[in-house]
Amino acid sequence: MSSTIDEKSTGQESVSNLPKHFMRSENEKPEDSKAIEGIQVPIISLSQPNKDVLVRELSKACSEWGIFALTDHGIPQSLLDQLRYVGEEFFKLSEEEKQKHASNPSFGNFEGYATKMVRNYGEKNEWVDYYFHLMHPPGKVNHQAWPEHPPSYRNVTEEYTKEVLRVNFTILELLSEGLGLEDKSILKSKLGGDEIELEMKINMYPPCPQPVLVLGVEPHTDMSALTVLVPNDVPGLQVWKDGNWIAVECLPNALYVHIGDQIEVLSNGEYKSVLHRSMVNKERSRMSWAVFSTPPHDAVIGPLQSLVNNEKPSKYSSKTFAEYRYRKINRLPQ
Ligand SMILES: O=C(O)CCC(=O)C(=O)O
Ligand SMILES: [Fe+2]
Repeated sequence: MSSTIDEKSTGQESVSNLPKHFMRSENEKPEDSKAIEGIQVPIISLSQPNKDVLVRELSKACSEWGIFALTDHGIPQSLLDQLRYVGEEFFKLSEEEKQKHASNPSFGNFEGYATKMVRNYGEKNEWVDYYFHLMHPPGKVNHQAWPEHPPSYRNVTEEYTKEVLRVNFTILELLSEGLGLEDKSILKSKLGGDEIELEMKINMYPPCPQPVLVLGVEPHTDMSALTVLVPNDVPGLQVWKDGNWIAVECLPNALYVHIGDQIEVLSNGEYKSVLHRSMVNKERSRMSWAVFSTPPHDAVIGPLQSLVNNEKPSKYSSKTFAEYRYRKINRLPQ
């Protein structure tokens, strides 16, 4: 059960007393599970001229970290600026305007605007509003579900879709090579080839009076194959590595590529789906643009046969992505 939107705890204006339903328990709240600062996640440049070095560095990053900063990716800075601009403009609308695009998950409609800032009587709330919609493939995209404001939202997002699709395919090819597979297109084809789905999730974390007591997004791994994340300039992303939270220092125009669950499964655990969470800020809104690539819902995903043998038995069961997703959302064992 959720309260009405007039009880929304915050919006552009921040509240001075933190409502209890946001307050995290001991061990979970950021002040009790501090992240280590000053460690860089691996940086991978796509302009590395030596392909073997590139493949080696990338697969090492994905086996050890499950996340890397991608530079020289070929997406113009101006397009990344426009992407940030159109998202920010949407979130500047009044709550009432944003609610006109509200999603309705209980009716199976996951696309649109959603807020976790209203009281939910089940679990602790995350300090975040977001907008979720499909970007690709064109046959499945419903433009009615995209923000109408600003008017340039559609053009900019279509342009970004082309770029982020290209980057996904490049990385999938390099990751296939990194697994020692002859067929460089195997990961792409297992994920549906050109029917791979891309989903946009724009996260907006309003300023919070007591950021050390709340979480923007709880610790999780993404159920995607890959997630390509563009943050704004407010820090907040943290990743779990060797028993510690590490604060990710974001380079301005890098893409933060996460390995998601589907690549972990396909690679039979060679590449790690990274556990991550996000923090919020006292004075400033943090925003991030996450593009999840997923297989079509009826694709069956399991460890690649060529990676399974007597020494390396299969670590994961095979199932359709629809079933994986249902189990993940409902917190059932995989
Ligand atoms: O905002 C971030 O940096 C991370 C967001 C995230 O993990 C997600 O939306 O899945
Ligand atoms: Fe995530």
